[in-house]
Amino acid sequence: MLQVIKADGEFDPKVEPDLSHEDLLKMQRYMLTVRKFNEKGMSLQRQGRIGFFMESTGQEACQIGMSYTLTAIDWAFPSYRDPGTCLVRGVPMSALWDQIMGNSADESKGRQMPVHWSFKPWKIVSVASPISDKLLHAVGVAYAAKYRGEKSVALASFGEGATSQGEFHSAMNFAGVYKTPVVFFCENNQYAISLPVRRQTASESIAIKAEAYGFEGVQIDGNDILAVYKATKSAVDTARSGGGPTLIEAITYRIGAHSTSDDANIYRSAEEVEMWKKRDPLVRFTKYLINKGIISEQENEKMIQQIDADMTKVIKERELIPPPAKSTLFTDVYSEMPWHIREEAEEFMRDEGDVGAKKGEE
Ligand SMILES: Cc1ncc(C[n+]2csc(CCOP(=O)(O)OP(=O)(O)O)c2C)c(N)n1
Repeated sequence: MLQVIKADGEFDPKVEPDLSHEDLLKMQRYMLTVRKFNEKGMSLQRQGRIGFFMESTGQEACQIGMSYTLTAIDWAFPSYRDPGTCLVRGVPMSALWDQIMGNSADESKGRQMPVHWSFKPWKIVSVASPISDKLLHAVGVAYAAKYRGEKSVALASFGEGATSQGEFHSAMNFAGVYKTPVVFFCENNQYAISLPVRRQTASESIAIKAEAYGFEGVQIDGNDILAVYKATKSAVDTARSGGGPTLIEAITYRIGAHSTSDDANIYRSAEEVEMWKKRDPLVRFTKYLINKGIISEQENEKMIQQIDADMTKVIKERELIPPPAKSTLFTDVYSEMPWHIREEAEEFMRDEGDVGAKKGEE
């Protein structure tokens, strides 16, 4: 298993990737931002200010490390647990909250489930709710890039639960046969809702599954951002240069529950969670940066406070944005609205208006 930074922040200079101090600090800022984003998301949902949330605490190194390897021409197919991928691609923080709130500023006009990212300007293809469907979409986009002679790469991230779906196998097979420029990044966070990985597969690892499809599979420490970056960079370079796909299995842990509708205490022990908290990717990377003299504890603390203040301000601003107009329910499907939809829309708007008026009268 590839590892660059050990749990205590010590590292092996022989395997360190070539990243400037500026890049390392940026990565840290992204990691801290995602941690804060998760704290706020959970808190807002519990206060009833958003309807639903899925946190990705503990998986920050995966999100940031893998996306940091992409360029503007590449395509990202993130999981709902990858808000960090959106940020690294350049999506503003305000757009993430617009998506979660489903307000009228949201790119998807509130039509997607919260945390199901879809940001066309940043080449982030919509999260498909049926897990693993997007692996086929990623392979298709990668195939198209190859067919057109473009140099772009598609990076798809997913949980280990997705590897039990037929789509995973179809995608891997097609990618292997046609050597499509795609990177499959599996965030093995040990659980698919309540199902532990030992009941997900009888294979000795997820990575080994690549062998059957004729390409390389690598296992890495998913709580070590530099290992994630290094392995993904190598896979992206291979894909871009015509070498075909790679499957990366990043070993990590979902510190929180599956979603705000789940209680993880029912199916896993507090001891297990505590053990994984000791392997916190953020603590590890912070120790590394301090060991290298790139940041001090005080500077790190200041960065956290700044991120917190900025995010609080953004959330308050975005909460003032109204929901999309009801009439938008009928738009963006047909270029010319058929008569029966127009009739339905008119009737709906008339009834909605009546409901509003009755409510007002009461
Ligand atoms: C095809 C399909 N089956 C079931 C579900 C319900 N479901 C949503 S998330 C999830 C677990 C996914 O686990 P994993 O792929 O390991 O990702 P993780 O949530 O751990 O990041 C399930 C079963 C779904 N969305 N799609």
